[in-house]
Amino acid sequence: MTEDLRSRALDALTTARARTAILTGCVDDHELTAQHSPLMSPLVWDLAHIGNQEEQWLLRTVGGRTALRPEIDSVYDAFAHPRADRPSLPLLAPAEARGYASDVRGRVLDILNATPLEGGPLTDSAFAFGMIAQHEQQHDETMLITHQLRKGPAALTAPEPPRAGAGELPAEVLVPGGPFTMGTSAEPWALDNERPAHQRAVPAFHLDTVPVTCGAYLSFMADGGYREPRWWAAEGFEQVRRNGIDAPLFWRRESGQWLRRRFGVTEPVPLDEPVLHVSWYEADAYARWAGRRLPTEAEWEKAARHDPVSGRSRRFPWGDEDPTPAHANLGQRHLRPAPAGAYPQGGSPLGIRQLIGDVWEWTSSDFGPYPGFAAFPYREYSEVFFGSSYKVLRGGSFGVDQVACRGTFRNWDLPVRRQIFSGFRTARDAGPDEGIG
Ligand code: AVJ
Ligand code: FE
Repeated sequence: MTEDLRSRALDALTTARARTAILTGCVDDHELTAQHSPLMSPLVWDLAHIGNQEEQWLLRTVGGRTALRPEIDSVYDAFAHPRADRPSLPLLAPAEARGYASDVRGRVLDILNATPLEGGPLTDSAFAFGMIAQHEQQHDETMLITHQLRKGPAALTAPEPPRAGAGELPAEVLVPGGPFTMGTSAEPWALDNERPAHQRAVPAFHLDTVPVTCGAYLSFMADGGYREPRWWAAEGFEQVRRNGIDAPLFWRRESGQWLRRRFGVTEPVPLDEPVLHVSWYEADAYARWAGRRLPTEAEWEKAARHDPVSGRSRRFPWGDEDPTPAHANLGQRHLRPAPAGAYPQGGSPLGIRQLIGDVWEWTSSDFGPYPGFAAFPYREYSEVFFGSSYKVLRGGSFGVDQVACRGTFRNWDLPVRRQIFSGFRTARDAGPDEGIG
């Protein structure tokens, strides 16, 4: 088991670095150091930050080695500098940043081979190595967002996602009521906020079988949804009004047709694809317009993990096996969500599809600790974000690798954010005589 985790760690680190190389290798040095949006860091900041986190956790803390470049720690401390200010920092130049990250990696691979994988929470099950692979992949998704915000011709290309399975499905299914196990104490690389496993009561509810599509969202727009305050949380309506928002980010209307810009290409909005680049406020307003609501985080996780036959919570909607390309649209293999209903093999026992991959799904829940939460290994990963400011997103997008995506994985962001790969599905309460479990 531990040797298997050692090779999984090597694999995960190598996969992440290959992705980082693509995202930072397909544009020139000028574009690597440019600020493509005040919402994002220059790509070269992410690159050296990835190396610096790896140096701090794997080289210094796990490996006990002396610091390689302690003088740059503060430049790459995400809490010390807001993203908008990062272009004016004394950043490593692209070649230097690449050299630094690969120098750290070379030393880390020696440490991985020499570290016993038991003896402390950081090294048990190669946790710190898995954490750093997830960290790099999370920044790879962040860099993909920067690519999406970047103006100019396409720098990235990818094949189209599969369409098989897309089409007619029941609109919603009933998820029976009853307790289920939320979170995990068993998943070796689960992050602190996913722990520990605990029982959660979830009354019966109905959940959409697929994420809300662009076509459905267009009906909300055509019905004047953006102009009707009664569908909106007050701060959401204010954001829309102040910024003149009348469609998802990256959409524009031209001679009566809705177009969107996607990684440097402008194309008609695809009606059968899950809607992308909507804020929590937009998702919440759509749901209210539709006579529905966003699912809670617990409802989402129960739908994704609860096996009605065994009563057990599983790692993924389809079971405990790791995702394959037949299960879910993950890992930047495709640069868009698959049409609604795709990935039939990735469906849940109740027939709910695309819970994993495609689009991050907004939930109605604030980001908070589970009962028994303990910050690990640093408060700044999760704990400092707990409270009522951040909303939870679940399920992962086409932009995130499977190492950072599972049935228990929790993402969070501010409810105004829409540059992320965010979509949603809707829910409604079950009637008093439905789905007593
Ligand atoms: C979990 C995606 C919200 O990107 O801010 C990266 C992940 N934490 N570096 C983020 C993270 C530290 C985090 N999210
Ligand atoms: Fe980071």
